[in-house]
Amino acid sequence: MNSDEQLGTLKESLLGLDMESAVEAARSLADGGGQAAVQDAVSAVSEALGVVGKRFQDGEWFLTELVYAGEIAKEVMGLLTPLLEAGAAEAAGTVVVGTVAGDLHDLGKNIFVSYARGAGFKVVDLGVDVPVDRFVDAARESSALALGMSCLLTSTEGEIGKVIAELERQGLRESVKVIVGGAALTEQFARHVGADAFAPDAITGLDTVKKWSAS
Ligand code: B1M
Repeated sequence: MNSDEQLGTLKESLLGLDMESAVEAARSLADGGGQAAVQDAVSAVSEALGVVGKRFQDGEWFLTELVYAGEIAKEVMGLLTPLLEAGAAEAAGTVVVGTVAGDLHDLGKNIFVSYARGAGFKVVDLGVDVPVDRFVDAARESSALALGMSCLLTSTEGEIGKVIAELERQGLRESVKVIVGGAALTEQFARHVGADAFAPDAITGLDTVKKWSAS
């Protein structure tokens, strides 16, 4: 099977809720190619998850399917994303990252974390469901260059403004750039709450923090 066929199998397996076949396709892609193949596989999983979201939204799939598709994606991403980090030295600065309070989605955040580590950033990954104070404490304690928040639920996007307000209250806002990403957000929303940047995808996010690190 060539790599295009393997990418097709990976997507189809995820959408067919076939864990074993998805993991096998991801392993073959990871074994057979370099960074580009891994990036393609990560994009394929992201695309498939877009379809999963649509099926759930349209009532074609229920929570059980959403949860299982999420589990398959987590397993597959667990194989792929560490390969994006290979061999980097932590010299480009520190970035604190987490998913906002009330939100448990972490696949997109983890892709950004792996890309950032792969580019030489030290990443303090706070995980999911991160309260305001943990973001702010971690940014202060690590003298972070940037603080990144991921948010996929419209019900939790208000958390972002709270974190920015707390950074301001503690006199940290001037020294920490804020970047946000995730399906619930838009450029306009990011600007409205006072973030410095919106990342529609992990590569754009990485390019932004690289620019900040260089200036
Ligand atoms: Co949920 N979910 N989910 N879910 N889920 C969405 C987000 C939803 C849009 C589906 C839908 O209805 N169409 C919907 C939200 C609706 C809304 O608020 N507008 C939704 C819902 C409703 C829910 C529940 C409430 C369902 C329920 O219980 N009734 C529940 C909430 C739980 C909670 O968080 N408290 C829930 C649960 C779950 C699972 C646990 C089952 C699972 C998550 C598994 C996990 O993350 N470990 C899950 C999944 C898989 C999805 C969808 C299908 C896929 C999300 C994903 O991982 N996409 C999603 C549908 C969708 O997004 N279209 C959906 C792939 C990922 C790579 O994309 O995270 O956007 P994304 O990341 C991108 C960019 O956004 C960017 O880079 C990444 C790629 O380059 N990016 C950053 C993201 N964060 C970044 C941070 C950065 C930089 C870039 O810097 C810091």
